Amino acid sequence: MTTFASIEPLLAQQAIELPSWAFGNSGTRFKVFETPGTPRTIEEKICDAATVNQYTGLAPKIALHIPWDKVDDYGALRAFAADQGLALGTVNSNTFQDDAYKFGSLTHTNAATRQKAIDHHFECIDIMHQTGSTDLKIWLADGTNYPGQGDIRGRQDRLAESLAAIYARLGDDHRLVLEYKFFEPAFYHTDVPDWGTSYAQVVALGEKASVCLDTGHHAPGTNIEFIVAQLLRLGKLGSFDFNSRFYADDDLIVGAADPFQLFRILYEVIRGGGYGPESTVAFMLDQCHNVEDKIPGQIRSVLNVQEMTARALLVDQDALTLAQNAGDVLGANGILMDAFYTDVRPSLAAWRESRGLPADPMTAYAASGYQAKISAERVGGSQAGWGA
Ligand code: AOS
Ligand code: ZN
Ligand code: ZN
Repeated sequence: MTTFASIEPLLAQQAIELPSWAFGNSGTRFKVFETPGTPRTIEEKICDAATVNQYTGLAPKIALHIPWDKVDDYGALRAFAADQGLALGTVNSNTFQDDAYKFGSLTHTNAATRQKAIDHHFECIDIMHQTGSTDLKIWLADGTNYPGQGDIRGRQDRLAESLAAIYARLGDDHRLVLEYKFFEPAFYHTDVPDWGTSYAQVVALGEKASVCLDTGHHAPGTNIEFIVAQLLRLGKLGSFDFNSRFYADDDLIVGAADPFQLFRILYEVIRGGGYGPESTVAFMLDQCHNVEDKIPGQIRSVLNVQEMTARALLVDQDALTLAQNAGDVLGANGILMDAFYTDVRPSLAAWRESRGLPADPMTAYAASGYQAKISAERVGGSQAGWGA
């Protein structure tokens, strides 16, 4: 029997990195809606992320996106974030907005275009030295729309070469995480479509490279927790981009579409040693809040991750192993489901209060007046960067 009291020390170690772009306006190809109070600068995004952390105690880092969060002085930005109680986290590169990359970036047939994309990653690494960030996250829009349009094999070889050049530039304490996505914006083939391709590429690079798993980047029906288990087993699960999806890469609030899937993923994370002081797996959100307010959207997200983490920690592992080894199919399934169906919300509320946090962060934030204050103060907030 695993009790809530027994999992409290582990819960205290939870840290979820917030994406700077979650605080900017975003939308679909049809419309970007303006949200009052949207940050105009990266400093304002940091203040909003710090607010999420203040109400939840769960979000001590903010991930940056280059060039969307470009500034002149990253040392000053780091100090500014520290003053707000935050560290600067993962640096996300961007090779999907320039005309030069219409037919690819790190995979492009033209050496000069590939070098332009490699140089952008060198710039990101320089920034990491100044921000104190350890992770460089690469997601590529590279791919083709029509069979025959590109040489799939040649693109894979060029990708390997480009990644090797970037990898060689990493600092001693830096890591490279390579994200996969099965489609979009390319619709026929994508150059890093699945965990196997990402794995093959990062294994060739070396120890400092691993896979980033974005939960929204799989075909419907994919058993994501199996991928989690396998990557942890292989020592190559570097980070998560958490979000949820109903159809494609929806970037909705994590745990909103399928809380049971989130529970199953987190169970395998814990089972595989991906959670806790010894783990190097980074928990990040990759979300956009198109129609809801962004700060409560992020508060709800980190609370969802915390809630499912608590439930996954509550799985009675010893009893489960016994049932599995005894071939007790329904008994084993019942043990897992017991933990999933445990309502941890009252325990988490009490636990929060005992740590000086609001029992209900959503209500506390709504009552704080922060949203009205930023709506009045900030005029002309910016788009997250998509389509900008
Ligand atoms: C794109 O679909 C990916 O999920 C990226 O991780 C991310 O949303 C983008 O690179 C913003 O940094
Ligand atoms: Zn992502
Ligand atoms: Zn995505």
